[in-house]
Amino acid sequence: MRAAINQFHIAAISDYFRKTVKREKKKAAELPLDERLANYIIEGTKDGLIPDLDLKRSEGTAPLDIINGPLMKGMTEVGRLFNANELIVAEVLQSAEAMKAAVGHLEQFMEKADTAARGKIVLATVKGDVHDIGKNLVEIILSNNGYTVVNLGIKVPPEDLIGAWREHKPDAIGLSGLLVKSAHQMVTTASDFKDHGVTVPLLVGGAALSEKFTTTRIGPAYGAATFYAKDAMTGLRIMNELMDPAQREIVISTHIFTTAGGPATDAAPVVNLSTERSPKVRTDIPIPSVAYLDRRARDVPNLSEMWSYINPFMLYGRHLGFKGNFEKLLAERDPKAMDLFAAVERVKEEAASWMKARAVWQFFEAERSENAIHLFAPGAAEPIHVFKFGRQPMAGGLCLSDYVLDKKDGTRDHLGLFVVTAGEGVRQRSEDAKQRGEYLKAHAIQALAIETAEGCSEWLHRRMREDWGFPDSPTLTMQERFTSRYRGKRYSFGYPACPSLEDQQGIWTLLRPEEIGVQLTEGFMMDPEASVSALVFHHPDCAYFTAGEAPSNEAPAPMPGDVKNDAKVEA
Ligand code: B12
Repeated sequence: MRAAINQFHIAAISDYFRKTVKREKKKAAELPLDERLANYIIEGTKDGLIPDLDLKRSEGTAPLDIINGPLMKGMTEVGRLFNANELIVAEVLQSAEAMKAAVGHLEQFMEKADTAARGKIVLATVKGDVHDIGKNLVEIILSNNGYTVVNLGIKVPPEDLIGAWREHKPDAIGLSGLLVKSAHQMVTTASDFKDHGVTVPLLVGGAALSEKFTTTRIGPAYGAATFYAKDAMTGLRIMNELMDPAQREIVISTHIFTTAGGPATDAAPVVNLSTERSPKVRTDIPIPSVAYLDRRARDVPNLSEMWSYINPFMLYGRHLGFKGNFEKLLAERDPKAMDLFAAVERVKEEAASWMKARAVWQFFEAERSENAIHLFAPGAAEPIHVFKFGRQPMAGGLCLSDYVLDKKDGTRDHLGLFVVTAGEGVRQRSEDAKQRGEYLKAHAIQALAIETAEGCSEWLHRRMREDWGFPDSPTLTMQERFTSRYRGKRYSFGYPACPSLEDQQGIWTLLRPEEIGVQLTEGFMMDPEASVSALVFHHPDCAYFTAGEAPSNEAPAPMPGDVKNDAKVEA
């Protein structure tokens, strides 16, 4: 298991690194000029770039030929190194920064009609979805590899995409979406495209999407070439193949999918009709009392405390691409880990003045009723809300309602609910940085906000355990906290134990998270993006599991196997 890292450890390392100067990137002065130019891009450094660009121009090379020649050669090498796991996301973004600076400098010497564009793509996050970070990475990678990107933003309905297709005449359309709901929205969007005569290649990507869903659902709905891109670099490879006359035809013809996998309703939904409490859950434990039952909504004052609850694996690994054990390598002063840590610290220093973590939470009196949980105003007989859940499809399978105890001697059990956000102002600040060509910063701002929201969930959940009367052991490490080694668990709608995103509406009715600036979109996603909602249970037997469909759910649940579904722990 990874070495534990706690807030004091992080603070100590931060203090040390704040004083550290950025590692000098390798400057290959001895290389021939063309290789040197490519090297600026590969190394992601601008030191000496402008004088060398001017030197190249003074040799009589046209600016466009410099871009399409040595600079693009550098970007191609960056792609190769990334695919070979030799460069990480953060470094690719620094390379894009160098490319942007080079092109920005050369533009003043170019004719208006000159265009370095290799092709054009219209990019958008689908209707109902606020996912920005993944789409923006795609924009940065494509635009700095010579493509014109028309980024339509988030929550984009099909009609706006069709309008943009008419106006911009792109070579391809790219759709992004975070959740399973967005994958289904892509099917609708693709079908609308077909009805309106759109036939340009369609690229789709997003965390919950899979190749299978793309080829069996989105592709057949579109009827024209459809490509699944697992990441931004794959998107670049696909665009390169599409714009290469030698490959275009074959690539297109092999990505037209006509055989539909069948509509969602064809597959028999996995329903466990049992309403029996699973024998895996004890009922003989006392009901812990809660300290208060009123609704709490507030700004969380101490951002640096929130940041100490960020899982380094998520921020540095998943979002910034660091390979290996970040904490261990940082402690060993690995140069890449040190560079990345210092870059994030710089973003944090700035963000400390504007980023806001906000939370709204409440404990409710709760009773189990078969596969449902009834929530009550204090002492009331009639529930103010009922959440219905699915049961794990197996004998003795689990259902979330199993973790709420029956009423005992007039004492009711409790359930906690919360919504947290760190998203205010993030989209704009990230966009501003992107416009300035500060790509690593633009991405790091969004990644930090997202993980601050997740860190804030971890922090608030810890606090709610305290308020519930069972604080964590003082010896519990952050690493143990990240793997839920405490009493009880939190579950979020959209995750496998409670997949129905529509139930977010119940949280909105009860908690009114609008007060902390979080709106629910028509796709039941939270705007701003960096937001998390959860149900908090105290039961010591809580486990993560994949529930079957709730029999009473009207909305179609995600299809098993069609989308990626990686529950943290299977019970
Ligand atoms: C980090 C994370 C979060 C973060 C940030 C989310 C985000 N915006 O990325 C936070 C903590 C905010 C979060 C919140 C939620 N999450 Co979440 N989250 C994740 C997690 C662990 C990783 C996502 C990620 O890597 N994001 C980073 C970006 C950069 O990656 P990306 O979007 O995939 O984009 C890349 C590629 O997909 C591709 N790409 C994307 N679009 C496009 C488009 C084109 C054209 C191309 C070429 C490529 C491309 O390129 C991008 C860059 O390489 C996934 C699980 C997983 N393993 O994927 C769950 C996951 C996406 N989350 C999930 C859920 C349920 C939620 C919540 C609804 C939970 C809740 N109730 O609070 C909320 C929703 C937030 C909202 N605003 O409504 C579920 C979704 C399942 C479902 N039912 O739909 C997942 C799949 C987890 C799971 N196993 O169930 N989440």
